[in-house]
Amino acid sequence: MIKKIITLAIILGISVTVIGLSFSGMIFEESNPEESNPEESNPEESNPEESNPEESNLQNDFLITPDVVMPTKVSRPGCDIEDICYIPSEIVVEKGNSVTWLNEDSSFHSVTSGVYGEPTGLFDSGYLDPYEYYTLSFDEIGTYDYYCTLHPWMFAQVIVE
Ligand SMILES: [Cu+2]
Repeated sequence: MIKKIITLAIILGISVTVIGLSFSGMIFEESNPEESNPEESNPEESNPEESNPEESNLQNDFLITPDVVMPTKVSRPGCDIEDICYIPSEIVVEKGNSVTWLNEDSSFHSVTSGVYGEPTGLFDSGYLDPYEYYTLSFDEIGTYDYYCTLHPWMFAQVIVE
């Protein structure tokens, strides 16, 4: 009888360990940064004109390497002198690829197509909170000027080849 109980306990122990291992495996896979690769194009945001900024932000809850950052203190003029309001201020991507911005500043900023006072209406992130991401896919070759609606000195370019 005792032997049976011990055998049962061992079997139970093994099953718990196996379940535990597969569970931790699942967690590891979920937090794998490769899975949330911004390079992977999402059909929902294939067109900059149609993409919804709210939706693209929701997809970026996990670790993502941004392509462009808005560094700290760009809410004051001066970053334009060294061209570091958006870093890099000029990014070249292949047609069909996406660009992910990250606001690393403590102020709101935006990624808005066009130049200050003359938005082109192609895309607009709206106000990005500190540490908020914004991702866009570019399907048309061209040079896309963009700027921050809050800070006229903040402007940069996406070049799609
Ligand atoms: Cu700004």
